[in-house]
Amino acid sequence: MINSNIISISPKVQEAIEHNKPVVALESTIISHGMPYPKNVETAINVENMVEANGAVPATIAIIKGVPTVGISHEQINYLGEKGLKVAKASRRDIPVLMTKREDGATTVAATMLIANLAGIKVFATGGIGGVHRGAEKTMDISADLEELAHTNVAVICAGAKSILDLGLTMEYLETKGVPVIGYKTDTLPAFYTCSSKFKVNYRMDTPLEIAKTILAKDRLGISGATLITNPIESQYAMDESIISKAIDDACREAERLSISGKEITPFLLDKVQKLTDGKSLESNIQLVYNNVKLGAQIASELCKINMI
Ligand code: PSU
Ligand code: MN
Repeated sequence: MINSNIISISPKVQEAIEHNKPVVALESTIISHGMPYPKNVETAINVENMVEANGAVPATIAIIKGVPTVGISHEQINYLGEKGLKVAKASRRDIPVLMTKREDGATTVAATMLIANLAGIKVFATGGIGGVHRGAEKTMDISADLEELAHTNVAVICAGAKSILDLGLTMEYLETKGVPVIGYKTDTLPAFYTCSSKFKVNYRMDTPLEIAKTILAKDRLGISGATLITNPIESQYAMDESIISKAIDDACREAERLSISGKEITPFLLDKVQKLTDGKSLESNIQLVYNNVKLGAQIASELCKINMI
């Protein structure tokens, strides 16, 4: 199925996929563009260890010298983290170009889903997805992540969406595209730094098994597109609503003042929010990623168990 000259899969991940062992895909934009060095590297390695501790094989995905690589090494994680913004942020459109130019790319949710799917990985955990940006009615800034969620059959676990996005429009977009949004132990869409928002998820589920069954039902019907699982940050790590909203509002205003647009805007806003909150938002961000990969490993494990029946 996979042309090994085109994508590279580490032996450990390959072995797990072939033997129906749980695998959790992980993205690399969060490493190069989502967090500062060296916290980014430390977090990415901890994330891999947590996936393992929860019984699954981690597969961090990136483009290394033009090769889409599934299961990069710790050295490669360090390299992508240290190079930071100098590494290209790679979404769906960028993959063929980076391959041709033999360049590195830190894969977004969209690109990570696409490559995970090529490798046969069903579950992917991250922090936050891209979505419909505030003011998108003027800017048309809608993340390619949403189209990938519409088309590519990989379950994505995230902590909801942060309010640098328009949460309501993001939910509407997902509804149009037929992407089910599941709340893990919650009825409302988590807002990344905070546990809840005023928006309802489509369905609440309280166990990884129920989520795995839903993913499998979708698979069996051949329905394309993702299942989106939103997992609220643990309350002890959540941020004060008023502090984070102010930081996000200020960051959005600053981006507008500087006319930042395109793929730069999400990393710009993340960095600004981290600075405006004296690093508190970074700590929350790290903790919610840990929480998500744990759930990802549990869902992947349940999926493998049902697959054996
Ligand atoms: N949200 C975060 N952290 C991130 C991102 C989003 O809290 O690191 C990254 C993800 O890789 C996501 C990408 O896929 O930003 C979306 O970028 P854009 O809005 O340009 O599509
Ligand atoms: Mn965009």
